[in-house]
Amino acid sequence: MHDHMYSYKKIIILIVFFAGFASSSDMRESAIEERTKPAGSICLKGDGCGISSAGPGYKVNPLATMTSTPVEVSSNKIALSEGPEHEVKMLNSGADGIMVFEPAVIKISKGDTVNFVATDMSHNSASLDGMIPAGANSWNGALSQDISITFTEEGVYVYQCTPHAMMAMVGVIQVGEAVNLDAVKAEASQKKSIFVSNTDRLDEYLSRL
Ligand SMILES: [Cu+2]
Repeated sequence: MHDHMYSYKKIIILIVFFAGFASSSDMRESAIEERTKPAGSICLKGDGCGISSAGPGYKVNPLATMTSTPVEVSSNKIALSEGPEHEVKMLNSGADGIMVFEPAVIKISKGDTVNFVATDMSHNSASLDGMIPAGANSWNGALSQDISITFTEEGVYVYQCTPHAMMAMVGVIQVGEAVNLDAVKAEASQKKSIFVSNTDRLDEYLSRL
């Protein structure tokens, strides 16, 4: 009877001990995780990446899958957008994937204006050197700010969002005839080397012209 009581108490003590040990070790692990986690992260091609639309910056979500946007084999060329004013949204997520301009490819007439709208924060619109027609003015919008550009020179213009250039957050505007398309395509093959995700996006955009 005495031995029985003793074992019973011993088991209770052991249970209490291990329960305490387990919870303190969990707490220790989460404290270490908190201290050692990086302040930000870069999502590389092939990693599972997800974007939080809740606010600025982005988070890696291992459950989300992100691969390069598939190249659409389509003969559908972009149609002329009617009217003198056009809107391009700067988005964390859109029909073409994450970190996108929408519409990313637009065809307008000489003298038209494009209003870049900061729908989501932490994006900008900046023209790319060597990827606009000769004699055209470059532009460089501020982060999270709307910017309006009037296009007075014919040709193809490629622009980017500076903080998301590596994620191929780029857009294409054709004004009138695509007089410099070959030069832009040649530059695009160089520009691609900086993309770590959505590596075929720019080629796909240019194929719509
Ligand atoms: Cu951006």
